[in-house]
Amino acid sequence: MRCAIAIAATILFAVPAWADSSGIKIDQVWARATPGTAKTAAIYLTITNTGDTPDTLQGEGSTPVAEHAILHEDKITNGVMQLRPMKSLIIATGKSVSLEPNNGYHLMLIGLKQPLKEGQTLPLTLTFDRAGKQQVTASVAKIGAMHAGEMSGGSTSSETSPDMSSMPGMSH
Ligand SMILES: [Cu+2]
Repeated sequence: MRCAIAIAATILFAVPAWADSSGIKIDQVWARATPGTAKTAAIYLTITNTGDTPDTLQGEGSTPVAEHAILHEDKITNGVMQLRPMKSLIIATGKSVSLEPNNGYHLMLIGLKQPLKEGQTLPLTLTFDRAGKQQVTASVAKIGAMHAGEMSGGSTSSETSPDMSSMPGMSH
């Protein structure tokens, strides 16, 4: 009689999404403050892959402050700004990829539920093919800021600027 039930072969293991062995590191996570009626915002960040396998960031993230958080590349072509959603972004082994104002990459928040206020923080979840879900915290810089931690009032004191690279999972 055949007894061909291959139960053992079908067992799936749940891997903790936050497993540190992924080699994926996300820092410099920040957003720009938005004027009162804006329904969109941008989040910038840097992703580093210190592991020995390439990983892929999926094009759709999530945050409680907006309906959607979508990977975008904004490009000026012949003087016209084109907003291009990206399905995914490959992070090669040993490489850093920065989503920052001067290269057009960002996570676009669409359907913003409330204005982003300078100084506040907000959670963001990104999904990688290998590293799974990664939760990070974005700090909100001033309206129109070009760098993390840029605040209005022109303060140049380094003593009061938050060290954002060393505060994983900060909550309030
Ligand atoms: Cu965009």
